[in-house]
Amino acid sequence: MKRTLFTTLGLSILLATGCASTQYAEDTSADVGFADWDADRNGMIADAEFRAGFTQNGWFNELDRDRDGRVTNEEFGMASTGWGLDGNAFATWDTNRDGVLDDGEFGTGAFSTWDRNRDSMLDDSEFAAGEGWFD
Ligand SMILES: [Ca+2]
Ligand SMILES: [Ca+2]
Ligand SMILES: [Ca+2]
Repeated sequence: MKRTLFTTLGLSILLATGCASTQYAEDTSADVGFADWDADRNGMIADAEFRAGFTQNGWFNELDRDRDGRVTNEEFGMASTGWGLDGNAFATWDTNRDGVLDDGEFGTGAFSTWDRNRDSMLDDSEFAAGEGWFD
């Protein structure tokens, strides 16, 4: 009886550990799927879905090298080389004009840049193009 209990416990722990490591692998995967972000599965990523995915992927933290919750012009410059942005992107995205980008400002700026056809939605090709920023 006791032995069965321990075996069951051991199996549960194994299963739990297995699940946890699978989850971990998904979270750190470089390949972010369009479908993972498209929460309502309508084939488009809306602004709110974009924000959620963006935060979940830790992309803001990737930019915010000193982890103070703000992305400075310098931090932005280091990250955004190769993104094909014009020189005014930082100033345009800094909507409250305090000289730094917070998570919300960055999300808004990135979303509007990725949304090439300006329909306030990201389709899968817009998403794929934008996602290349974080490869
Ligand atoms: Ca910072
Ligand atoms: Ca700002
Ligand atoms: Ca679009």
